[in-house]
Amino acid sequence: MEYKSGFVALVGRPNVGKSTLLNEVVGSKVAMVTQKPQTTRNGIRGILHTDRAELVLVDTPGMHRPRTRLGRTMVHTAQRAVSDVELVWQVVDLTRSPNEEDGWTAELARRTPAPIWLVANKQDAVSDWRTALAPYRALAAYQAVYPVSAKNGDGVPELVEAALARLPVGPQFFPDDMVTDQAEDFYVGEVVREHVMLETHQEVPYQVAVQVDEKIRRQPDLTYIRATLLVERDSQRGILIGERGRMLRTIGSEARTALEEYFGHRVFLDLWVKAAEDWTDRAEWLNRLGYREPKR
Ligand SMILES: Nc1nc2c(ncn2[C@@H]2O[C@H](COP(=O)(O)OP(=O)(O)OP(=O)(O)O)[C@@H](O)[C@H]2O)c(=O)[nH]1
Ligand SMILES: [Mg+2]
Repeated sequence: MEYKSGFVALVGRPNVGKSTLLNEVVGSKVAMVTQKPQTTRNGIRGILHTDRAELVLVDTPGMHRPRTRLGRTMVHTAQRAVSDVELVWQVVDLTRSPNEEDGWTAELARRTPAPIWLVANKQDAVSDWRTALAPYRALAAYQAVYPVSAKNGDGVPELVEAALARLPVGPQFFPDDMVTDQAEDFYVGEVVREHVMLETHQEVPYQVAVQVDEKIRRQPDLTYIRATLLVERDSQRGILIGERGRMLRTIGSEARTALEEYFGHRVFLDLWVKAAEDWTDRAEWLNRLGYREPKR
């Protein structure tokens, strides 16, 4: 049998569970997940290998009405992701009714030549998924509909089987043991950002970026990491550091635990906080942080 491969874009409004689903399919924590919308800011690939096929999932930021330049780069990333894939999964949240963001996602998916599947997530959290699903079916001409729970895995094997079955013949793009194409420094920054998002409230989680400045193996069983948390204003700097440094210590210790699990050895995590005035609206900062702006 010939080898098959292909790309699937996961699109949807914020917080529907795209990243959770990607992690579940790949079987490893590739993309960060929080209970807050707009967690994902970049197109992140997760790779699943079987004996005869390679399925590359492309996670995307949630579709929303952007209020900042950063938001525009996020929506642009989702728009770009669907342009060159074999299949689009529009992920929706069965615990909520469709809104305009689901509509924009459907519109985006409809503009691509790839078939669109409706992936109805959070099935575990509704008593009657058929009723919850009904209003979503009308958003686009879906070729298939899959109710799933990304959280407990229900329905996911069937979804993956179906996607594998329709992959075209193609080459293997990534090595067997590769589950994501993210650079390690980026991944480390994302782990830290996840814990910032989990611990902070209001506007702070949305106005923090993490830059990894240094990462070195100091001893066979110790990696030293220095990272800067960028915020928009001095007042946010105070919030992130917290009273007598408590907030930063909490974030640091949680992120360190996650990173030690990832590296399989001790991590010394050295966190700094810096204000970069209005970085979410400034092209030079977005560029420096690797957020790609749409071309005009
Ligand atoms: N009950 C339930 N919760 C889920 C399921 N999948 C995801 N969640 C939760 O939904 C929230 C959002 O999950 P994410 O995977 O971050 O959602 P996302 O679509 O990637 O969100 P953005 O990156 O912000 O666009 C988290 O709290 C998840 O734990 C599911 O199948 N069932
Ligand atoms: Mg996400």
